[in-house]
Amino acid sequence: MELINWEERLLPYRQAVDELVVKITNMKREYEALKLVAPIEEIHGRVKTISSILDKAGRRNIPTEMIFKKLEDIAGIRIICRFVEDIERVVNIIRQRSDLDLEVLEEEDYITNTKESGYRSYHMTVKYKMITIDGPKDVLCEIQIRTMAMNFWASIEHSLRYKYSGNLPDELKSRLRNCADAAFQLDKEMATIRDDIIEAKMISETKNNLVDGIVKNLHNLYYVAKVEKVSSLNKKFIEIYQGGSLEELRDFSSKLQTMAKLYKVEYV
Ligand code: 0O2
Repeated sequence: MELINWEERLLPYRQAVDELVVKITNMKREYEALKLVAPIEEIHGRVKTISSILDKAGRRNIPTEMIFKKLEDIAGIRIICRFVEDIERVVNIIRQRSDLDLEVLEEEDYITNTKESGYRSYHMTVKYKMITIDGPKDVLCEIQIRTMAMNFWASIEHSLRYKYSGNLPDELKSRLRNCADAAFQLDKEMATIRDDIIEAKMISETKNNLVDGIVKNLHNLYYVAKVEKVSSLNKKFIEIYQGGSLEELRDFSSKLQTMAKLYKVEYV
């Protein structure tokens, strides 16, 4: 049997994971820059560890020489969403990339078809097309899409599985199943207050952006305007920030912008 050069064999998977994480992160940034509600909350990527590859190959009776052909999740991407309905949006975004930089080979909906363990997630197996120094190369990758609540459950259950080497006691299994259902109930409840949650997020982002702009304009004015004037503006800003409304903060920001424009140090 030929000795596997793991470092070399796993290299394309590392490249695929890095590239996909960057691409999906940029997608999220695009939504944010356009002030649209991104269906993506977090993106994680990993290449399976050698021991996890060997464990899975053993469980599935995959001969060593077939590992890289048969195991579809050596490269794995996890996309975490806020709401269950965002999952479908993400799935459609990935489907739309078909024939561009990837091909969707298989989809498994463990949300509709919840696993016996209670596991919920949407899985897509894709063939990701990359360019390496040896030319084009296709790499299999599993994309898991799930909500924050589903992810919380899965990560706890995963570590318990590990602790019990896959043989969870029946009582624990049944409690975990109840927890999975409770987490899904939480997802459903959150969906009913989705609009409020989105509005709250928008308000907090608007506030952050206003504060960033104000601080930068104050900083720029400090070099060109009278020190006492900038100090009093800074005092006013703190007052409004701590006790005023968002409207007052917006007002203050636009007045400061006008002033910075006059001094030709406007931060946009
Ligand atoms: P890891 O360490 O996360 O990579 P199976 O034959 O049922 O074991 P299969 O056919 O490879 O699994 O595909 P499936 O069912 O789509 O599962 C692939 C991955 O989904 C798993 O990879 C887990 O990441 C996740 N997953 C599936 N079922 C469960 C579950 O019951 N609990 C948790 N926490 N995760 C699950 P690995 O290689 O098993 O694990």
